Amino acid sequence: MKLSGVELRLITMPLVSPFRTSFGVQTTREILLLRVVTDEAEGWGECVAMSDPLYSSEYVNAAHDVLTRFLIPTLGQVSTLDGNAVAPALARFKGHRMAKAALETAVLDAELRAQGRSMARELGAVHDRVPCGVSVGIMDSIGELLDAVGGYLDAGYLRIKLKIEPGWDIEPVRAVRERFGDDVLLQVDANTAYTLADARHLAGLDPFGLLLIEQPFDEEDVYAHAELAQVIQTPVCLDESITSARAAADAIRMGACQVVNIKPGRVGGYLEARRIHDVCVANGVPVWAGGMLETGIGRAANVALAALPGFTLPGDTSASDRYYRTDITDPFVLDDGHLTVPSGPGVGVTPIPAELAAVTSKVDWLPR
Ligand code: NPG
Repeated sequence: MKLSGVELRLITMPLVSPFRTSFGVQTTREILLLRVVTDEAEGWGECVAMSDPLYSSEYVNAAHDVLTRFLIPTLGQVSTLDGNAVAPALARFKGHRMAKAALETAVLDAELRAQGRSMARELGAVHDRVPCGVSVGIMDSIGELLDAVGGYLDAGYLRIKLKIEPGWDIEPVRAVRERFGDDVLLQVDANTAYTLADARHLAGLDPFGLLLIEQPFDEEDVYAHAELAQVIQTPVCLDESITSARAAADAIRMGACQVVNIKPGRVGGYLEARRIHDVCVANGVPVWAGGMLETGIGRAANVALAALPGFTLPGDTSASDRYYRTDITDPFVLDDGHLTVPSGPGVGVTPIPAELAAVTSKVDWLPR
């Protein structure tokens, strides 16, 4: 393919309810969407960077800047463009994995659409639907939390993830277990809110039979997770620390994770995400698909990834209505706790022009 240009579009989507994590409260999601135009087809990519650098060092305006000044102009110099060519072409630019991931995904989508092949098939999916979990934010009270969890279980979600932080950990887990029983698949996510000094406190989660505890410590504190794994029974899962297949291999060898959350944006794209999957499968480490409040565009690709054989735990791949009253694509709808893997060309979904226009705040066109 030959690149004609890239459209960068900023959209703002109100969330159906505030989402509180240990790093902040979100009521709206600001998202950078890319539309790559080539001589053969167009492709879409969703950048998962947040408005503020609180989950990682990346943020929306930084992604827009690095794409405009460095990444897209460099891609314009690639003579034969396809999904596999993107990461090597951009490798000399450090970091900015979420921005790179969005660009690679959009190019890959264009390539696959041109060839009439689906993302699921390209990545090696083996299922046509995937089991879904839901991530439940920190609430003002236990009563509010139990109402939220009850609603999600009624909707059919097959796994509950509770966001935790110091002061909101053992009690909410205990309350959910007491109300909904031991059969509910339950896990917790700390988003780096603890230190190794909290190890004994976190061992207080052991009696509740959790699937895993996700990223209790700082992303650079990988070895501390190995030490924690020696003192708690709950399996340790890494999210923020896993930025590449190499990081995953190192963390596994160190004993720092028994489970891995794979987020394509965090690792530079779906091709690296697949390599992480392969490393984990080779080491007998189960993986699951993370989520970052994506619209239907990002969700479609995440659901395709979640259909690979090593994704043996339900992911944060919830239905559109868990996040947004109106999605920018046809909504993903839960069916018996599952989402259907899109099978059309590329990511298999396309934004609905009127819905997209309604949430757009800014559009830039960068010709090659
Ligand atoms: O279902 O998309 C979802 C949200 C899942 O909890 C979730 N994501 O730390 O994993 C996380 C968290 C997150 C959301 C992180 C937005 C960063 C941004």
